[in-house]
Amino acid sequence: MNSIQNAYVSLGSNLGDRAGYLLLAVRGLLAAGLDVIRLSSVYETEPVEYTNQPTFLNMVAELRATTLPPPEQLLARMLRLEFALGRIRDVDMGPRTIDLDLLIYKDEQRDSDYLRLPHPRLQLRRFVLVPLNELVPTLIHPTLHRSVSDLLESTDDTSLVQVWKPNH
Ligand code: PH2
Ligand code: MG
Ligand code: MG
Repeated sequence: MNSIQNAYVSLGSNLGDRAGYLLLAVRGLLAAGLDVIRLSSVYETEPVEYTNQPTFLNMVAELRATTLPPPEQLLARMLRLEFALGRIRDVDMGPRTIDLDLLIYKDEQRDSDYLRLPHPRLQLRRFVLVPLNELVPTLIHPTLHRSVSDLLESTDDTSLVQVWKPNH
């Protein structure tokens, strides 16, 4: 059996106490009844797409399949958590205390305005691929049918992604 079992969530922050927001987001996912079973390292990443904003901290969390609600409900919990952590949506792609994106949910596919699965820009973003590759390099992308390590090797994105260390 080769299908993907778990779900993968990208976390990002570039406003205020960035590491503190990542920590509060992980605690918030747990408090919402989601089993976070693994976390990638925290990475300091150069902003992409909308580049005139502060440097991000990004990471990826793995959620255990057996306790997952349906994808739409999972996303609703994530959006509630963003709001609880002071996320204000003004500039599209702009600075935020916390951003939670659902990257992959088992082999599920969605294409609505509310939810697209797998995340449509995952393969274009080193700030997602590097932490995802740390957790699951051999995972096969449900629609591109290529491994995460392969997607990372062939992405056109050249932006800087480095392991973050506190007090550096
Ligand atoms: N999020 C964006 C746009 N650009 N760049 C980095 N490095 N990290 C992000 O999380 C990020 C971004 C929109 O969600
Ligand atoms: Mg995002
Ligand atoms: Mg988002």
